[in-house]
Amino acid sequence: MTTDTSNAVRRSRYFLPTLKETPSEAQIVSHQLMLRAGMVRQASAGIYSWLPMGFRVLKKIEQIVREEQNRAGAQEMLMPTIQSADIWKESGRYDDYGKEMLRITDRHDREMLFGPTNEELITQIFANEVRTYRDLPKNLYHIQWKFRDEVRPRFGVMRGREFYMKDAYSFDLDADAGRVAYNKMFVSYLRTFARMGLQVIPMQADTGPIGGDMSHEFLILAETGESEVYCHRAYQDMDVMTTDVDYDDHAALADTVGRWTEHYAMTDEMHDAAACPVDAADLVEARGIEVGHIFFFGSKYSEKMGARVAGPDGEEVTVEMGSYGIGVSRLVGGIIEASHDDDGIVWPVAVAPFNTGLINLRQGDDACDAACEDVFAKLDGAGIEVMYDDRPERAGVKFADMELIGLPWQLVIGPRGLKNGVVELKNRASSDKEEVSLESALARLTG
Ligand code: 5CA
Repeated sequence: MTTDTSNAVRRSRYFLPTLKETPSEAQIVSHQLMLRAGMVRQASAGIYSWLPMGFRVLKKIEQIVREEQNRAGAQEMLMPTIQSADIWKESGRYDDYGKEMLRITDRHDREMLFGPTNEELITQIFANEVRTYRDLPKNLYHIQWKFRDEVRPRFGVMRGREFYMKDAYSFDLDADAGRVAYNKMFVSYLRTFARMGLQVIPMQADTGPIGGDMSHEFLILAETGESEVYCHRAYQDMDVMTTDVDYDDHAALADTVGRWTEHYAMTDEMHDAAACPVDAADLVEARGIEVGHIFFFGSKYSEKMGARVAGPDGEEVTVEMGSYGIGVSRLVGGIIEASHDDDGIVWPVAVAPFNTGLINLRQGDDACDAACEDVFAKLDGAGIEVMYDDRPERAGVKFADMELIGLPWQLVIGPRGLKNGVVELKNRASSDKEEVSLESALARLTG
C-alpha cells in the first residue's frame, strides 16, 4: 500500500468531519455546506478554524490571486498582523476606525492593534526606504489575516471578524502613473476571478474609511449577497476575462477598463434611482457579494506620513497611492454560493480541494481493493490530486459524501464493473456518467 501524500489521501485517515444534518446556526447555503463538508469550524463569533479540506481550497484561491498579482507586476511581501497605534495616529485613522479596530496593550503599556488593513504600515516602510523617483513605480502586496470587530459577523467566512485578505499598495510619481497602476490591478482582478470560474461585475464604489476619489468594487451576483446592486443587463453577457494581458501596453489596459466600466453598475450605497440613466427594462436589480475592492486615494496617506521622493528635477514629490483588496477567505464562501446544487458543492476545477474522488464500492473485496490501490498510486504519480474513499461504508454513504464535497470527478470502482473490465467516471458539474475501461478513465483524468 502506498503511503498518503498531501495530494493523495485516503478518506479513512483524512480529517474530514462531514455532517449529514444542516447545522441550525448557518443561514446561507455556503456556510451550511462549508460546515457540512468539514471545511471550517467556528472558534468564536466570526472566527474560524480551517480544517484540511477548507484549508486546501483557501490555499488554491490564494495561489491564483498570487499568480495574477505577480503577473501584473506586484511584488509579494509579508507584514505583521499586529501593528503599533502610533502610525495610525499619524494618519489620523486611529480614532476614525472606532470599535471595529481590535486594540491591544502590550506589557509595556504600549498601544498596539490587530491590523484591519495596512495603508499606514506600508506607507511607513515606503517613506523610510524609497528616496528617488527612479525606484517608481512600485506595487507591494501581502496576503495576511486581518481583524475587524464587525458588529454583526455572519454568514460564516463571508463576513468574519478575522479574515484572510490580499492587499496591494501602489506608489507612483503622479496621478497619471497612479491611474496606470489602478488599471493594472483592475484588469488583473478580471483575470483572477475568471480563473476561479466567477462572473464578476466591477461597480463604482463608495470609498468609506479607506478614502480617495476613485474606487471600484468587484461583485459576484448571488441571492444571498449582502449588497443590493443595480447594473445594466449588458454585464450579464460579457465574456469573462481570460485572455492574456500585456501589462506594459497601457493603452490596451485603459481600453479594457473602459469596456468594463462603460455600463451602469452601482451598489445601493451609490445608486440613486432618480438619477439612474438606465431604462427599467435594461436594469438588473440583484444582490451581490463583494469579493474585491480597489481604491485610488492620491496623497491621502503619503502626505501625512511623509512618503516623498526626489523627482526628476530634484524637487521633492509626494507620491500618489492606491490600495487593492481581495477577500481571499470570503471567496471560499462566494464560490460555493455561485456553484452548488441540492446535493452539495460543485467546485470549479481550478479551486477544487482535490480533482478526483475515488470510490471503492466494495472495500475488502480483493479485486476492488487492488484496482483502487493501483489507480490511486497512478493518479498520484501523474500529479492528479485524489481522495480515495476507502472506508468500509455502504456505497450510498460514499456517494452522498462525495456529492457533498463536490470534487470535479468521481471514479467509481465496483466488483460488477471490474468483471466486465469497466469503471464509472462521473462529472460532478454535469452529472454525466460514463462506463469506460480503467485505462481510458486514467487517460481522461490525467490527460
Ligand atoms: N485597504 C483596502 C484595500 S487593500 C481594504 O481594506 N479594502 S476593503 O475594506 O474593501 O476590504 C477588501 C476586501 O476584503 C473586500 O472586498 C472583501 O472581499 C474582504 N472583506 C472585507 N471585510 C471582510 C469581512 N469582515 N469578512 C470577510 N471578508 C471581508
